[in-house]
Amino acid sequence: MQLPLKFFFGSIFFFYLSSLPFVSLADDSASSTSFSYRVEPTPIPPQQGIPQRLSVYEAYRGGDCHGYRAKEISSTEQGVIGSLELIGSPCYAYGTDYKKLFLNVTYETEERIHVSIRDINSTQFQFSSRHDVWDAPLYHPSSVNQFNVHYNFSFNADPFEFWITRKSDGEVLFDTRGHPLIFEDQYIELTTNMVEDYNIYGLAETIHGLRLGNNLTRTFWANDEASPLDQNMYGTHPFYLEQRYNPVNDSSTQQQKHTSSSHGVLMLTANGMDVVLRPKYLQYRMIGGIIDLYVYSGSKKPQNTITQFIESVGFPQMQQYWTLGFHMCRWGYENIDEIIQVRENMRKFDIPIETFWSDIDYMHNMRDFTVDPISYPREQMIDFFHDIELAHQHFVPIVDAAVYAANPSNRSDDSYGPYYEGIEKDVFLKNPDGSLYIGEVWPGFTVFPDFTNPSVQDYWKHGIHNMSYALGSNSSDYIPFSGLWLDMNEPSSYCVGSCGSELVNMNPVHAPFKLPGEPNDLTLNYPEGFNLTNETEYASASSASLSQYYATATSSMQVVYPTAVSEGQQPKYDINHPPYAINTEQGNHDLANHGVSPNATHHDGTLRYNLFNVYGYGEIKVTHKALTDLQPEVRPFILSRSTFLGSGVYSAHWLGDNHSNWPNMFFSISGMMVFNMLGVPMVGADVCGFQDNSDEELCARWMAMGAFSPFYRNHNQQGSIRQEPYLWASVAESSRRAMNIRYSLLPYWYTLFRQASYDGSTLIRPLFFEFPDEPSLAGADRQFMVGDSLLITPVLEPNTTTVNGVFPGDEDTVWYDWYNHTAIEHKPYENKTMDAPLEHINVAVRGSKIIPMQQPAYTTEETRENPFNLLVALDKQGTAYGNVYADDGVSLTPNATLWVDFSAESNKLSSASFGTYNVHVPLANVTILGVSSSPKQIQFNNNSVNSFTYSDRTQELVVTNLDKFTSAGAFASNWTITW
Ligand code: MIG
Repeated sequence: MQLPLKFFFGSIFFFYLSSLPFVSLADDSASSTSFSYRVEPTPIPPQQGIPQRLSVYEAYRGGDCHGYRAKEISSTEQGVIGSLELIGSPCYAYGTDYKKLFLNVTYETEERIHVSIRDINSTQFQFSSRHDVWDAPLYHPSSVNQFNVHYNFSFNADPFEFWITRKSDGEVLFDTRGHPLIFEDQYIELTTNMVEDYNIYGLAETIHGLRLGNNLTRTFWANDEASPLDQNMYGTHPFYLEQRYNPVNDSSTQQQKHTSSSHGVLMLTANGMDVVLRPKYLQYRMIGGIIDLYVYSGSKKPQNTITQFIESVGFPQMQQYWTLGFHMCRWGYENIDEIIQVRENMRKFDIPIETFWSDIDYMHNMRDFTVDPISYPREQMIDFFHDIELAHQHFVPIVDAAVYAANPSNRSDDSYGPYYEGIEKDVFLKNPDGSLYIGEVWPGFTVFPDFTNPSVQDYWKHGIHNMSYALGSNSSDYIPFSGLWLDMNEPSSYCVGSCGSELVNMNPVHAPFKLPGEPNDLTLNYPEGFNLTNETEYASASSASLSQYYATATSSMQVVYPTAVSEGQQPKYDINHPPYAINTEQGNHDLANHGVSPNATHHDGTLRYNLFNVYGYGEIKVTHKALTDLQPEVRPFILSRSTFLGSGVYSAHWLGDNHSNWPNMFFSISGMMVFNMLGVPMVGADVCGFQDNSDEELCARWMAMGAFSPFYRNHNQQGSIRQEPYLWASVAESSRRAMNIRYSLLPYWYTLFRQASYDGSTLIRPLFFEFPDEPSLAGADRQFMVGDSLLITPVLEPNTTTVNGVFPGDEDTVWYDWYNHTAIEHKPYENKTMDAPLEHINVAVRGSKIIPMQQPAYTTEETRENPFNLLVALDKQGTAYGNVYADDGVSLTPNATLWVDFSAESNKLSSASFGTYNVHVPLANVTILGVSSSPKQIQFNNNSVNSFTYSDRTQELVVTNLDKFTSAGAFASNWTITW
């Protein structure tokens, strides 16, 4: 069962007397400097920042604002331009009002309108002009005109107010009437009226149920924090989808029916912002920039609105096939032996594992682009890579955004190339006075690459390239890792503002708080219900109390406040403490707290204030290019914690530091749904939970649900008990069962990814996407769909063996149980109770769908070598449709692809192949659900087939041994099967 607990605080506190050669390997010139193997960091005290009074709860600082009046407006077929003039005297709500604004409304596509409002002299920062930082498709509109667009732009001139309607049904999509526009240097306010009880989704990243409700303040400020409910987190995506329902009178039935429509709204900015959701309105409160508002007129189907949005920020990249396998990670694998052991145990317990991840444990003193020579020794790593390559398994290491700032007074730091090369190329963020911006992260005081600096590309690529050397190959064109994990890229930093350049002489220093697993650090909680189910385990876990170490930091060091901006350079506004204090989550709401502060300066003088939320995105893009430079043929795999609009073009995302508890498992469903709506479909939570201790029941349930996430990774925190799936019998069993389903569905998953990459289709889909006319589904987030065919009803609470769920659709909709293949008895929208033993997850297949499958094996590669199967789930009319996409699973631009359409009707299933990629494995079995009577005979093309079984009870027909007809490849030619 549970392995012995070890509260080990890794590496950096162990002071080895032996001197070892420095193995940064981060520079081609090997250094002969020797120094103590692991260094003991100096503790420094924590900082809190200057307390800010949250503006969202207080009255405006100035007088009444009356908005603007429109002047010299002219309309063309492509849009509206004009100027706006401040009414009355400045109101100084939270800054200084601009007297004159420029309005530019552009009809960009049939469904997308762009409303831009800026100050007339363009003194405000314009994110939308920084194509060097963010160059999304929406900057390259097609040509449309007022007659063929699907929306109308209307306005009143005095005061200036505008509203946007959908032409087809007159729905008002955005409407500023009654709310004065405020446009100041450090405060911009734009408000839209909302319908009663509105349904909106998005405004990520935050932890909330799927539907946001109408009493919430969403703050946009990239932030490193573990699962803060309703507060700002790692990524910012200021987009929302709105779904509306209108009753229709249907005299034929007693039931109240509805029609629905959806649209979307994007406020494009990288500045800090509160979005205030209230019962009658939604209000943007931005602390800089200009207004770049995009309204997507949407359609009846929410998915179509999402497609319009994702098309404008960029369709997500196609993933490599192997990324769909199971990933195992832990912060706290002390050495490579532990990972090797995990590998052996997974095999022993017959639980698939595709990818081994290394957290900062593998690094030498937690410094980027180095490998610890003792715990992760080169020779052993080379063997490990060799073994996993032969077994078709993979390895992904972490890279942190912050780079260790070498201590100039310590000669052994001289060879830390990633720092000195960056200094030489001058690629790090600065203070406003031109000195280096110093932060503090794991390795000690650090610097931060400026990912907008043109020189950073070579620098970063060099680091990645040298790491690939370090990890075991001498060949420059071989990268032995299969992807990169980008962490701490909000970026996180533990000083308030720059720590101060002179302090690097103290390096390395310890983070100003106890790390997980350090004695007396945390009370490691167990999930709710733990006492009831795991008493013995609990007893042993709590007695293995935290040992040794950690003298509380008692340094006399001064707390360092943000670097002052020197005279002359000082912008006219207050950068780190703007007059409008957004509701950022970190202590005291100081914008410089726990991150790289707003006054940090990019290479061209742009303040981080204006590019704040796009740092992680910049790192993603630069990493993506580095990887494609190093391996031009291969789709890069990047997993990033911080994301911005359009990140899915380059990267996957995990939902960050959740806790091992049931609410966090539940919230991961809406997290995945929302990131799918944002064009980041490769997403998943840390399965079994990251912080605190997991337990058998939670982990068994989560391993099962995780098998239905696009990105499926178990990960936990150093100091917490281990949670590899073989550690508890029930977790092992639930994992095996769920992974068996996942791997058999790999062709389905891969097809969904292909669809996502060309039209933004969601993989993890809210029920209302498929059943948009049913208002009761507007907030449904305890169940989810995978694509349009599978409905998952996970257990989300402890101590139960049943689960409730609905089966959406009308009286004609059939749902089949995945396991027993029978039609599930249900009434539409009845809350049905189902059995859910610990190792079981409820999965239903939607009648009318055909699902491509393969016989599952231990790895995705081995699964690709197994025969195909089809699951045909007929609807009440006896019809079903589906498709499958295939290619080599790796190439950025595959030289051959294959699409196969399947359709079943009138007792006949046919395939139609398009494309030249050859799936060389045969089709073995076809299972048809909902066949009402025993077939007299079965034919494959013109051959009669004798190998089949039919069950009256389940109405299931299973046709086997088809491989003899399809030995040239399952879809090498079109075929028909009749029954
Ligand atoms: O704040 O690298 O979200 O997945 O294990 C801790 C250690 C830094 C945060 C990541 C987490 C990772 C951890 N990192």
